[in-house]
Amino acid sequence: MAARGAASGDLDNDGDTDFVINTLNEPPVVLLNNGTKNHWIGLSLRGKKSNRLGLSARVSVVDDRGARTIFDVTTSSSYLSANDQRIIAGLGAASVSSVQIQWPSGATQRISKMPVDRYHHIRRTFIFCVTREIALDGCSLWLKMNMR
Ligand SMILES: [Ca+2]
Repeated sequence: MAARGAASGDLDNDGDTDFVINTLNEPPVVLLNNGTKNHWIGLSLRGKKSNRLGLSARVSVVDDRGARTIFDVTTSSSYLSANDQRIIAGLGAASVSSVQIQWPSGATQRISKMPVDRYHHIRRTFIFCVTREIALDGCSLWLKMNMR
């Protein structure tokens, strides 16, 4: 088998990364990840002023043990392929303490105590989510109301 290009993404939305490999003169190969029982959090960004997919945003996930993982939102992949732009952060047995997003526009948004084992759609729409401590609770409240 000769292959040219591969892409990753959560094809079945179960919180683990799956892969598709493009082959020459053959059907694509799909590798579904059976995953683990560990916790995870998925983030799908929606920009407004920056860009619709939040591409180039930097996401920092801090778990309840203080471990920080940083992700850059991108779809860059291999030849003629594009990855899922969603972020999946593996947490093990931990939960999420906070998520901080640095949008391509330079604005920063911080969200605390997000539920795990699900995807969250985060929109960069409200000016009160930008960096000011007094606005952070308002941002979290808005997300709780709009995630359902
Ligand atoms: Ca999956």
